[in-house]
Amino acid sequence: MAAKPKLHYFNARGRMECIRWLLAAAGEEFEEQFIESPQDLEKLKNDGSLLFQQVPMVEIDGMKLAQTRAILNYIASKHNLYGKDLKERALIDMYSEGIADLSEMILQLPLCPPNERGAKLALIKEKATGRYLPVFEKVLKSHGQDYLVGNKLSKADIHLVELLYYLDEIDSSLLASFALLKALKTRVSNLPNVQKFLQPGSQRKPPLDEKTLEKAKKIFNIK
Ligand SMILES: N[C@@H](CCC(=O)N[C@@H](CS)C(=O)NCC(=O)O)C(=O)O
Repeated sequence: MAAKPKLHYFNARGRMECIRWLLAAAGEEFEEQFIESPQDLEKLKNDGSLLFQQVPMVEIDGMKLAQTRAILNYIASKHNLYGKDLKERALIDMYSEGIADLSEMILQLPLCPPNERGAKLALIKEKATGRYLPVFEKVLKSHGQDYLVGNKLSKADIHLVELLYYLDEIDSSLLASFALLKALKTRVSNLPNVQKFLQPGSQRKPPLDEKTLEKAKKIFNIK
């Protein structure tokens, strides 16, 4: 039996959480090797495991993959979550990049100085409801299908639903006027693999707390 993928990252969401989501939704079990200290990260860097001296790094199918999007694209291709042709793939890429742009703003929020956090949060909400969510609601409305692309689950649906959970944590009213997105969230959440991942005790990570943030800053030398 092939070894399970091994995920190398800090024990928090960060840039690895979308990879955890995608593997879980694809039904591919994985192991995690948590980086607990700056020394752990140094060791990975020194033994040549990190292409650009950065994590996420995923050991999978005999490779050591770096770069979040490359890792996601490999997993999606492997599990047939990346469209049936070039045009579907282009749509999936466009949607995934839009989702990544808003997700990046959410990811960076805890690193924001406290006096700027309110404004950053307001901007995230404004971009969510004014720019990104209307696009995806419109896509679903335009074809009336269950999933964003090709009437079939793709990585774009999984990334979007992960994002919808984060937006819900920020402000549960943000999704109020997006009926089709709420339905997509429910539909994807009810897929058996995703349902399992959403259960307590899964490898899904909670929101970042202050203590974990401080630990992450030390490991990744963030000032
Ligand atoms: N473009 C890269 C960025 C990776 C990245 O910034 N990783 C951070 C942790 S989230 C890191 O390893 N920082 C340590 C360093 O750059 O030395 C990706 O998406 O994988």
